[in-house]
Amino acid sequence: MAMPPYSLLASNAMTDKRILVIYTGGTIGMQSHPNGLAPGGNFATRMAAALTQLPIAQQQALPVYDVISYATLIDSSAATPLTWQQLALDINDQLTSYAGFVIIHGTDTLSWTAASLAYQLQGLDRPVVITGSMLPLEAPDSDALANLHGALKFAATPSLQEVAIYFAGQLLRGTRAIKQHSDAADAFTSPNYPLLGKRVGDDFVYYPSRGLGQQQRGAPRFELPDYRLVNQGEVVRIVLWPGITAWQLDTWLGDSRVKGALLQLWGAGNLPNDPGLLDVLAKASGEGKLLAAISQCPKGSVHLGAYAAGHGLSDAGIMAGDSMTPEAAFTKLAHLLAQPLTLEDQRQRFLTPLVGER
Ligand code: ASN
Repeated sequence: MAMPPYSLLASNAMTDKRILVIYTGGTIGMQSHPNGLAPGGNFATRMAAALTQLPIAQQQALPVYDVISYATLIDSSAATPLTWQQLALDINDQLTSYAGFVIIHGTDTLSWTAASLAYQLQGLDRPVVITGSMLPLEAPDSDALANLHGALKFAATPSLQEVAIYFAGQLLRGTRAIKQHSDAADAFTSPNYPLLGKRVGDDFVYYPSRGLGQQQRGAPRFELPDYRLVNQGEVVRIVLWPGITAWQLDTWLGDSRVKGALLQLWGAGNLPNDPGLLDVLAKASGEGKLLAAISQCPKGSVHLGAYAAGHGLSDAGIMAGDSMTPEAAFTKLAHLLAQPLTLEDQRQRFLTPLVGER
C-alpha cells in the first residue's frame, strides 16, 4: 500500500515547528506612492510569492510559518518604546504556539528594537530573529528575499535562544548590533562581539558556543514592564562635541522629566576638562537620575578614569557602559527605569550583563 505523502505525525511535527512572522513595516514591504515609498500591505501574499523564487530544494527546506501584520505599518523611524513593548507582548502571548519568531522591521531603528526585546524577553528559550531589507521586496536586485530566507531558517534553529538580527548573510546578537551603512546591503555590524552565525553557501550555520542558549535554564523570565513610563522623553542620549558647555548639559539633565541619560564620551571615556560639566552630572545623579557612559567609538570600551579629564566621572555617579552599543545602553536604561526598582538595584543591574549585552 502506498504511503500518504504526509503522515499525521509529520504534520504534527510541522505544527510544532511553526514560525510566526510579525510584519511591522519598513522598506522591505514598501511600495511606491505619490509622495514616495510607504509601507505596503498584503505582506503574507507578497512574501510567499517572493519565496517561490528560491530554488525548489530551498523552498522545501523552509519552515512552515504564519504571518500577522500590524494594523498600522510604520517606517521604523516612527518606532517608540511602545512599539518595542507591543512586540514583546505579542511574542509573549504567542510564545508556546510557535517554535520561533521572525520580526519584519525597518532597518533604521531595527537594532534599537532588537536590544529592547532582548531585555524584555530574558531567558528566551527559542529564536526571535529580526530582519528587514535595504530595498523593497519587489525591487530589482532586492536583498529582501535573501534576508527573509535566512531569518526563517535561523528562526527554525532551536538551539538559537535569544533575540538576533539576520541581515546580509550574518546573524548578529540583537544587543550587539548597530546599523553601519545607509545604502549597502551589508548594513549591520556587531563591533564588539562575534557573529552568532552566518550563511555559508546554501547552509545557515549557527555557532552555539557564542549564543545565550547554553546559559538558558528553566522557564523564560520575561520582564514586561509598562513602557509608557519611558515613552515621554524620560531617557535622553547626549553625544559630546568639542565646546559643549555646562549650561547645555544642564538644559537636558536638569529637567525634572528626565530620569536617565546615556552619555557618549570620547575615546576610552574622555570629556572636556570643565569642572562645570562634572558638577551638572553630579547634581543629576544626586537627584537620583540613572546616568551611564559609553564611547562614541563603535569599537572598544570605556575605562572611566583612564584620563585625568574623565577621572571625576565615577565620583559623579556615572556608570560605565563598557563596550555596549548606544542601542543596548539606552534601551537598558529605559527598561530598568520602567520598573519599580530602587536606584541601587537599577545601578547594579545596569552593571551586570543580563542578555550578553556587555
Ligand atoms: N526607512 C526605512 C525604515 O527604517 C529603512 C529601511 O527599512 N531600509 O523603515
